[in-house]
Amino acid sequence: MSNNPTGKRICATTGLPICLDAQFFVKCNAVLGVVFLLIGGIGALLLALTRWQTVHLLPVDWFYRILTLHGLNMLIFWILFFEVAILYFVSTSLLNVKLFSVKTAWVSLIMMLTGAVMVDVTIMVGKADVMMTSYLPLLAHPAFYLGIILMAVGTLIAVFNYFATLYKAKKEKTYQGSVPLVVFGATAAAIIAVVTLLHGAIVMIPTFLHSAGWIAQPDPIWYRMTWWGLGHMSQQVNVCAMVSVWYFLGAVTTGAKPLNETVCRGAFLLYIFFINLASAHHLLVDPAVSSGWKIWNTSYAMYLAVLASMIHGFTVPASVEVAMRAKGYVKGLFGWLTSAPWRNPGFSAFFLSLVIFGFGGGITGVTLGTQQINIIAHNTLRIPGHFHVTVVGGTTLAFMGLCFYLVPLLFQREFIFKPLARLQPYLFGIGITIMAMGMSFAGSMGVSRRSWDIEATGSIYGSTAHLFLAAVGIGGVLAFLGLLLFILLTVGTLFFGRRFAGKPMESWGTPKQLGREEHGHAPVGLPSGSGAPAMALTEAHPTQGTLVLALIFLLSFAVYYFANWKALADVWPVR
Ligand code: HEM
Ligand SMILES: [Cu+2]
Repeated sequence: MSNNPTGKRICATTGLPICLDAQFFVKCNAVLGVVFLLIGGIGALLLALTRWQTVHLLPVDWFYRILTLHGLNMLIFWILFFEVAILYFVSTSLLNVKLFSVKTAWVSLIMMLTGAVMVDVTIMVGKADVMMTSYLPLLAHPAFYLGIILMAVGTLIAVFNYFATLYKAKKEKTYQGSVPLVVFGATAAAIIAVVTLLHGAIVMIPTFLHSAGWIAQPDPIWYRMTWWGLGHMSQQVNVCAMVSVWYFLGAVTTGAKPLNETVCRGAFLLYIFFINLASAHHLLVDPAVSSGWKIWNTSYAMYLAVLASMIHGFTVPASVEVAMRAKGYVKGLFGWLTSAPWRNPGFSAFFLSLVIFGFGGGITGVTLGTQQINIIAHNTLRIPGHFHVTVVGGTTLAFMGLCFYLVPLLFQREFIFKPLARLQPYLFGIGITIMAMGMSFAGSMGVSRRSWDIEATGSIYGSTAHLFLAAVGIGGVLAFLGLLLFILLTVGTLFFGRRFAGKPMESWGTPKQLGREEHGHAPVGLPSGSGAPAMALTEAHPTQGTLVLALIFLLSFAVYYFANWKALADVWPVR
């Protein structure tokens, strides 16, 4: 089949055209991503069992070594490899075009892999105990920086291949009108990725030259500021990619369609324009930066990027609600939600990701990024408490959800142990939420992040803080088990899944159309315009359930925000 003269095959399940060259690289990049996820995951378990103060597993040098390993393998290697897979997949399949260049894809893959291996080896031999941020004057072996540069440039080359593929599709007129929303979101991610990776190169090249002894030390303040151009903006790449995956999974699991394409596209544009400003929230207590700079960069325009997330946070569940109501699930405010396909891991991973990211990540993020409040949260465990609900409960979980479709469809094998697969998103999502809450509450009591032993000089945190640190340990173990289950299931599927080439894959389960007997003409998954009289009432307010969820969200935000100002006033009495 692979010597098909057109170089494409038609997916028997989705009807999408699959470019065989692209399919090969999607598989390679996704599998490598999962390998690095496993390395990062083993590190995660060791870290969680060390921060659980009663267990306190690792010795001091290994704690910082594994912390460095974990941060880079998770946030950089797993995420970037997987994002490249997504870019190759959406550009070729959704636009029905062949990958622009196989050679370029090889160059990118080899550079990224070499870079990642160099970094991991350098860390494991103890030559790069500098943590993920590698702030100067901390210094690692040159191979560490060179590895990161290779990774960044390799990814840039893949992004170039993506843009060239888009251009090819446009030139060959393989699609009509504007690109689909998922491609639009992926393109927003790719544009931000270019700016992000350039920051990475700008900061890492002089640091590499310095570590090799060829130039003087670059200014540490310059380093911190430029590094966060990489560190923060890459999070926006993740958010764009995650939101695109939400739209994709919403469509395949419930038939959801974007409510208003223009608004959704506008929200992606807001990310592109305003996200760089938010890098400033990492330097809010940095004495080297002026107050004016901090105030300007963490106010006004920064919230336009937050607005973008709020728009997606509303339109994504609302589109599911509209689709479910159109299928006849109209009972009460939340009938559409309770009847959603919760046993379909593509849906549960997507919806849990949405809720964990929105409620957990969004609320804590805006609060921690407030200049005044940051002073009581900076460098405490509240910070990893925040980003484990964004990049782990949000992005990573959404990517896992995508794999429940991507892996069977590309490898043409049925998933193994389906009942376990249905459980996986819950195990991972609940585990990470428990861990992040443990981190946040321990952090609120003053427990610092990146701290091997918080009580080296004797007991200073009461038993409550220890309870929260136990939640970090227990939640961490649960999340690790969820992660391990994900890897065993996907890798097991590659080897042992039942082949179904040429036939459609077995459905994970999608909601059926109700009331077909009464009005059999209602289109499946489409928000019907005229259609059934029984639906007339709800069609006037097809998203009232989501509206209530949004109000609960805003209320939770207000309570959390107020509690934080109160906490600030307590340590810093107002006279
Ligand atoms: C099983 C899942 C995971 C567990 C149990 C876990 C646990 C932890 C723990 C305990 C820490 C140390 C916190 C500290 O002492 O300051 C940490 C740090 C970190 N984690 Fe995770 N994590 C998991 C998954 C992830 C994923 C998927 C990502 C990224 C996509 C990630 C990104 C990070 C980063 C960036 C750091 C900070 C590294 C540094 O301070 O240099 N984690 N994690
Ligand atoms: Cu940030």
